[in-house]
Amino acid sequence: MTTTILGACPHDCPDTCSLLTTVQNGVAIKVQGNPEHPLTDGVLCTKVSRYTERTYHPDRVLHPMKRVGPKGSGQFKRVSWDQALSDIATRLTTMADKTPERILPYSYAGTMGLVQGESIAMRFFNLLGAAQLDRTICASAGAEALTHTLGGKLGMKVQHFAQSKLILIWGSNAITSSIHFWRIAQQAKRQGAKLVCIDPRRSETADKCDVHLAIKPGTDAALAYALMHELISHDWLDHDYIAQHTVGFEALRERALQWPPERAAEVCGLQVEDIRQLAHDYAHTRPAAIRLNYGVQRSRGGGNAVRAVLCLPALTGAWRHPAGGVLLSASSHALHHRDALQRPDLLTNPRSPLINMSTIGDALNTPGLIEAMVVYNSNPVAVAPESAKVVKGFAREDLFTVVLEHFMTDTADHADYVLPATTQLEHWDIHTSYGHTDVVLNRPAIAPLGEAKTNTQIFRELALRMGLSNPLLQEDDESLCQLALQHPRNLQSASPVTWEGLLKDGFAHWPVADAPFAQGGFPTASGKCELVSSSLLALGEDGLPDFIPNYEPANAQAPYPLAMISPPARHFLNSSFVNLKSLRDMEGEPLLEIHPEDAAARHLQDGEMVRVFNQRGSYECKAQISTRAQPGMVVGLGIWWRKLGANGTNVNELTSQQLTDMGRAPVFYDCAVQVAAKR
Ligand SMILES: Nc1nc2c(c(=O)[nH]1)N[C@H]1C(S)=C(S)[C@@H](COP(=O)(O)OP(=O)(O)OC[C@H]3O[C@@H](n4cnc5c(=O)[nH]c(N)nc54)[C@H](O)[C@@H]3O)O[C@H]1N2
Ligand SMILES: Nc1nc2c(c(=O)[nH]1)N[C@H]1C(S)=C(S)[C@@H](COP(=O)(O)OP(=O)(O)OC[C@H]3O[C@@H](n4cnc5c(=O)[nH]c(N)nc54)[C@H](O)[C@@H]3O)O[C@H]1N2
Ligand code: SF4
Ligand SMILES: [Mo]
Repeated sequence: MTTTILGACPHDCPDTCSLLTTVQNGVAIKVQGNPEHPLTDGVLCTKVSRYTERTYHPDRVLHPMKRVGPKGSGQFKRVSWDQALSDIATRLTTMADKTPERILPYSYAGTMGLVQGESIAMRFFNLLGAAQLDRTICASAGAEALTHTLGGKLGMKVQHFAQSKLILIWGSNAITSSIHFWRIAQQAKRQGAKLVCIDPRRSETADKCDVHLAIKPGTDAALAYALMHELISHDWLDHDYIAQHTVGFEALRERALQWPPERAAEVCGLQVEDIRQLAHDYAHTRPAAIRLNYGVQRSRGGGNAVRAVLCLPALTGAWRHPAGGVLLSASSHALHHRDALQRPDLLTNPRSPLINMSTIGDALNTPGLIEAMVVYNSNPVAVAPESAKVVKGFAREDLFTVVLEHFMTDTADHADYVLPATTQLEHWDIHTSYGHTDVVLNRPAIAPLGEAKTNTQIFRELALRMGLSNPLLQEDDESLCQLALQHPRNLQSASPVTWEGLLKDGFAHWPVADAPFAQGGFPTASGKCELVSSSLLALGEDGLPDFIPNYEPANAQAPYPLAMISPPARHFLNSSFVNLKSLRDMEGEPLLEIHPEDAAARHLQDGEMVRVFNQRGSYECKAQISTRAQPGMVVGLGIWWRKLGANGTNVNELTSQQLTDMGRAPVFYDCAVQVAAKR
């Protein structure tokens, strides 16, 4: 018998596709894009088209596993669920009796599902009184910048970019990281739009745009200010919009006038004429849109850079048109009931510390802070910065570690127990998106493989074994999916998203205005776009955006002279899919792109093994001599599994635990290195 089941892509990707899975006699044989969902439009990226390969992969962890060798060795033996759960329950109960705050959940967006992410898990750890995780590893600098300026993670609706006449793709390799946005941008281009890519790397996206501005890493605020300088000094302003819907223009004006294009050109490594031209185009093209993305906020001044860019559409009134404005994240448009799912009110332990996931290396090496970790939906040993410290922490003999996983990742290798988790084809979930404003339902297409259980079921069973009798820990997944829709604003809207509608169609649109800020209405304290942010002033900080130079800028005189960035590889999703041979073959092997000038200075041959190093560590891979990198900058596309690396490391061996100006986020793209041949 053949059926098709509607699902949702679980991955950390702004596109949040609606999936159609074909199931034959209980086996999923094909995963395709849902042609009825306008934004998916029947198309998936190469990675998720291979989702059955991932689900039925021979390396899937299908039984509970207990470690029998040293931590990190990957030596495990199969045990029963009964044995695993009772041992874990005993260990965690003993700790929870005295110091529950030394138990740390570590999770991120392996699945973006609201149910298999933080529903039962969050309730469980809150009731236990565990440490809280500050989930900063990806987007928090930009998120705080958005909130301080616009009042939330809000912006243009992605579909309206199709009508834009100028699109700035700023800090994003859209062909890699949001292929559906790229399709929309292509549509705009066919209708005459000009596409400008602002990226230190000549990415695949840069190749296909009309203009590429190869900015130096971490200098975006300077460019944004130079654009404002031009808008202001030529009076290319929407005075009415500024007067009615912004606060702080006079102060911003004064600072912007300190940034003539000549000054920014020097800082950003750009041509004065190119900056002038961009300012002219931005001022004279209607509608003008900015697809801002996370590449701009992974360096020291990332939050300020995002704030500076967010000022632009307020000065020109670009928000007046649905196809004008900015989109960085649309998360706050979603109306799911997060608190009902996660129940923050259940956390009553006053000693629970907030532990930043981005500095987990330091946290694990702080005596007495963390005694146990439960990791799900994340692979910190591969993805967190300064891995040497992360690995040292995970290798601690006195640390008790449980990892819920699909595969034996670098992190799972360090676990005391690995518990087999279901994949998206095997469980219920509900998804909102940070790149669009739809909600997508995921129905299970097949029964769990082997002895895999859902994350929620694992926490339900663990709770019972630990004597946590609160019925909130036993709520089932379908009920949780329905609960997610019970947000008062969803229920009160004229066309609320309903469970019945989702069951029938697989997706629904949240009620979001087409041009959300056309008449202002920003959900900030002032109700305006805060060029000078009252919330930042209240924190005692500079209320205006500023250019904050990188911690580790390229500097030919320094011992580590090259600036390294490590953006995502097209055929992986963070560290997911690296173990799928077909996709790994497309990426080849770990490479470091280096400009011909920098390669020549080091007598490097294309394809030879190099050592990339700094004060934090050393990473070995092959050099790829390429003008995708600019002089003074190298690129290591991520995020390979450490154990597949030539010397058992990946790029994060080199990245630092320094944090961004806002959001306590990592500075993955603010990292100085040296490169030498390994002969
Ligand atoms: N195929 C694939 N898709 C993904 C992911 C993946 O790993 N693989 N990851 C997903 C996740 S978790 C996220 S957060 C999103 C990220 O989505 P995006 O933020 O769109 O990420 P990228 O596409 O890598 O784009 C970042 C770009 O920023 C550039 N960049 C680096 N430093 C700077 C800088 O200082 N200034 C400017 N202007 N640009 C800079 C990089 O060269 C890179 O081309 O993508 C998601 N989609
Ligand atoms: N150098 C460098 N480092 C980076 C970045 C970079 O650009 N450069 N990007 C950063 C960013 S933006 C992010 S978001 C982080 C991402 O870091 P993570 O969120 O850790 O993402 P992944 O590496 O994809 O690991 C997710 C893991 O969750 C597992 N998983 C998936 N679904 C489920 C499930 O349903 N249940 C369970 N139990 N497990 C599941 C997958 O098998 C996978 O191993 O990495 C960051 N690290
Ligand atoms: S990873 Fe992104 S583009 Fe690929 S299927 Fe998932 S949501 Fe769609
Ligand atoms: Mo991310």
